[in-house]
Amino acid sequence: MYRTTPPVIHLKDYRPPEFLIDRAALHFDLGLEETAVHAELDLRRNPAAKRGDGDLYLDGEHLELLEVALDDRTLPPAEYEIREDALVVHRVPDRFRLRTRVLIRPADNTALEGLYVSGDMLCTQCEAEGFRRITYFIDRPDVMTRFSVALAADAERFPVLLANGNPVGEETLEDGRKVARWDDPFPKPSYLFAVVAGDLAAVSDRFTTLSGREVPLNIYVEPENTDKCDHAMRSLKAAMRWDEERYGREYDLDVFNIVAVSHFNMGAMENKGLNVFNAKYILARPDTATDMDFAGIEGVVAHEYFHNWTGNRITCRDWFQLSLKEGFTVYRDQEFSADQSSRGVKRIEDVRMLRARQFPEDAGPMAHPVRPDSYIEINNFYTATVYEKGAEVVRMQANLLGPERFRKGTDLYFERFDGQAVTTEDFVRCMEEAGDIDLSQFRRWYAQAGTPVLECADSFDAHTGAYTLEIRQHTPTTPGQSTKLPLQIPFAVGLLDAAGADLPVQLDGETEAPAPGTRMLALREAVERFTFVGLDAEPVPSLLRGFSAPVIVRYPYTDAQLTFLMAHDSDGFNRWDAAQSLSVRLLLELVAESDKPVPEAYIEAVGRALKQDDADADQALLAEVLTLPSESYLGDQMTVVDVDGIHRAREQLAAAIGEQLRDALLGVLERNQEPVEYDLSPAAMGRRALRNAALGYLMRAPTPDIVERCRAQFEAGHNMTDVIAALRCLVDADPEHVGDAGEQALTAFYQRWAEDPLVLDKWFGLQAQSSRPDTLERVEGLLEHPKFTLTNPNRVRALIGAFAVGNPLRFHAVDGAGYRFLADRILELDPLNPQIASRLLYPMTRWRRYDEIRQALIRAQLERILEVEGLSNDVYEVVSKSLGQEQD
Ligand code: B3K
Ligand code: ZN
Repeated sequence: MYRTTPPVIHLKDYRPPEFLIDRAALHFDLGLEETAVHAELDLRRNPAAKRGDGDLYLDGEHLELLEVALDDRTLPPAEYEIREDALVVHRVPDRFRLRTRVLIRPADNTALEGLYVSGDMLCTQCEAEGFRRITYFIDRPDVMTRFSVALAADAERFPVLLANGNPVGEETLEDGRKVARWDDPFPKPSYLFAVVAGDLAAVSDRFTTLSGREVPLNIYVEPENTDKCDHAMRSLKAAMRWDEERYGREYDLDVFNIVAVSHFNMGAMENKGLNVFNAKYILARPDTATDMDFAGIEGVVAHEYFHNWTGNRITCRDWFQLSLKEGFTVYRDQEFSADQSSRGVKRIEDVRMLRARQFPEDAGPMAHPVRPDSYIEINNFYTATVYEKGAEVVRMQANLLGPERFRKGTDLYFERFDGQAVTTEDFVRCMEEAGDIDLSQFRRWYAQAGTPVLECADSFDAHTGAYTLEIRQHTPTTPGQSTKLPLQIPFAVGLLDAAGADLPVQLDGETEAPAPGTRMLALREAVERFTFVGLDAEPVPSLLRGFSAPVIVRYPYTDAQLTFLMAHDSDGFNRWDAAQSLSVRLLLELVAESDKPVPEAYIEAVGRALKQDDADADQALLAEVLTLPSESYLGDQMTVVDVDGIHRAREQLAAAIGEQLRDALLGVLERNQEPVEYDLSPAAMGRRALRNAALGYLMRAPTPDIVERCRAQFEAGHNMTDVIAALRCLVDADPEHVGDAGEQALTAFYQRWAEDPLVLDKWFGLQAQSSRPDTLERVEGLLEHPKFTLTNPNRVRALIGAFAVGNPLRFHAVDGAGYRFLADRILELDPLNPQIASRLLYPMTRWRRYDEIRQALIRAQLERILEVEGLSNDVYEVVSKSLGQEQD
């Protein structure tokens, strides 16, 4: 089929904007069906830009233009041109005021970009390019404007009217409508613009800043949710304090507002002074939210707040620089969360997520550098690479500089670039200057895609006591990048003696031995050799401690060495990683050899880990150690993913643990009982995680007493963490063991929570993730459920996303039904909400990883999608790249 392919935007084509907008005064006449937007823009030619054709180009989509006036003269149609995506005003002066009046239709806006309706309220989402759906503007981040806003609306339907900045007045008009005025003193790019209107209730508090300013804090929610905001508010205040203490960053407006909305494409949005959140990242009560939900809220509330400096005060010059704000802000929220609970566990969770999401992305058809070179649709680049790998790249710089110099570097960055739109290069230069180090090679981390692999080999000379470690780095090629250069890699190494203690890591040539412990090596060349001296016997190396760089390490450990590291490594991360490697290795063997029994040594190692559960133990860490690698992660480790084999092996291993360590696991349940008083401390969360991990194993080989325990935990309904853990076990268990307990529990859960959308999402999700053979049928049935809708992204993710991403076994069924199902849903969703449709494609982008039959089936669905006329740029880009088609 002939199609005109959408244009590709390239970083190398960046040019400064021809015009700047110093000031924008916007007036909204708000209505659900129809909203009128009146904009008054003060424009001037950008002295730093080349003169173009003399015309002014303003971005605008889905706008109905009513009037355009230049310096108070209404323009006749001959003086401007309306295009599908722009308003072109011909031959404008160097400095002028432009007034436009447009109509927009929020209720028809299912893409949830620009101004849209969620429930009974109106809200906006402008990043990346949604502002152009609100009014004609130069909608790019390097145009920073001082905005003032007047919102007029029916006072009864929309008693709360919010915008960015400070409130500067409210009045009631003669016709009964209300007008609220807001003024944002900080120039900002249009993507940070926001308005909200609705019948909302506020949960309020105050925060006194470092310099003694008292700032009112409000979380606006639908009135029935005011009892679910405590945790978000606590997290916000902790984040505000932390940013003052750790980065010297103080809040800058007279008020800080948060709004929780139920229809939202992603997690939340850092609009200046008016953060808009997916309700999932605000609302929580112990009976409605799991410990993971609570942690998610803490992290996202902090993340959006931190953007006030890393994103808003200093923003991105263009969207290729997205990681400038996202990578740095993720690093900041990770560190904040680490400080709030257990640093070690947080690091494990972050790395688990990086390996699960970013490594596969880096190895697939959508691979791109932290600073991409090109895109078709920028919304496709809010990725694990830009966010999580971007955070690792900042983390490496922080580690290279050390805490003091890193702080000097960030101080310099804030001081030098406050109020500007800048690049990742500007950030690195500050680190270089303040740290007095050369980061020229390090910069490649921003430009080069793909996960570096470090092949490690060693030798020991018993005569000289010298131990040599050889490290070869290579980065696999990625689409559009066939040459890869060696990177500067901070590589943290420890050496363990036979008793498991750290040895001094002394380099050949050094006269004095350092204290025993970790040594940071700097890798720069494709092959590096390090010789360590002063050793009496061959040490066991502990490599990439603390996951000091986002790389894959290969070293031929024996099982015994991994078991040894798992027990003794002083580095908590590597203790966990050794346990993971051991499990991965065993599971892959079980996949290859279906009648292989689970080795006793493995069970013993798990048993030893369980014995560490005592009063002093870090139960959360123990729970991480006990968590088997996921089916998809195991698939990532295979040349060709064996979907069924992986599921079978993982179940076999879990059942073996459940059966053979039954007493030890029961002991865990006993020791970690839930106290009557619910507690959200890290220790209490750790106990719940460990207990529920144990329950999960026991329920793999369930005896009636275990089933009873599980059912009792579900019924007690003490807190959502325990309820969901028990429900998951019951739903996944073989009915032969549990009868209809799973069905009954699902029904009870539905009856209890049918009216709470966030909890109900869990109900949809659990069913979609079930390994039962009839899951797809069930999911198809749930599409017809009265509570299912394609117009709510959370619900779509809960059912369709959970099936496609969270249920590899059933999604990849060899009859291709899962693939057909997903492609059908994507095609239904694309005209409604391209961003969500495009996100759902992810599991299909990985088609090359499967056997030939599945490859052909997935490819056929991708090709079928590509045939469809009128596809969004979002879906087109991901599908065409997945099929390996070149764009230029
Ligand atoms: N900056 C927003 C993400 C916007 C996504 C637009 N498709 C949330 C965040 O990273 O904080
Ligand atoms: Zn962010």
